[in-house]
Amino acid sequence: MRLTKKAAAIVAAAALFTVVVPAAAAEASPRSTCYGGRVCLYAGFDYNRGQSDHWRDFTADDSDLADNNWLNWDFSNTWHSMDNETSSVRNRVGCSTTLWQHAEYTGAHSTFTHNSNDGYLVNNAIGNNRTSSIDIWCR
Ligand SMILES: [Ca+2]
Ligand SMILES: [Ca+2]
Ligand SMILES: [Ca+2]
Repeated sequence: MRLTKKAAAIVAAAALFTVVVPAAAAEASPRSTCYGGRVCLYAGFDYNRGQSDHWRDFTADDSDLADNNWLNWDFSNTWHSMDNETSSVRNRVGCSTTLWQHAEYTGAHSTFTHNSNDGYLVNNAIGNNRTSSIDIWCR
């Protein structure tokens, strides 16, 4: 009988724990994790931490982001153009990636090596909210 009570207490504690964990995780962007083989762009600084989660990942070059929309955290379409809105980047694609100011890989640009992160593009040559094309060197 006492054992059952103790077991019930453990179950209750575990249930409490599972409630707490998703709540804490919700504060960080679910997409702040960028999976291997991709370059992830984010509309906010620090990979959208504490901001609306507009993001998108790429596995190959894209010469013009004007026809790409941001995704929401649940992968649904925001119907909001990515052009001139990138503020942070994670590179997991396996090679260097260059972000360009204009379509067709022209203008100011910054290159990010594999496994690098930059949560604040204001202080890079590409700058904040200027990216219009993405060149992934290995694809
Ligand atoms: Ca495009
Ligand atoms: Ca930076
Ligand atoms: Ca631009």
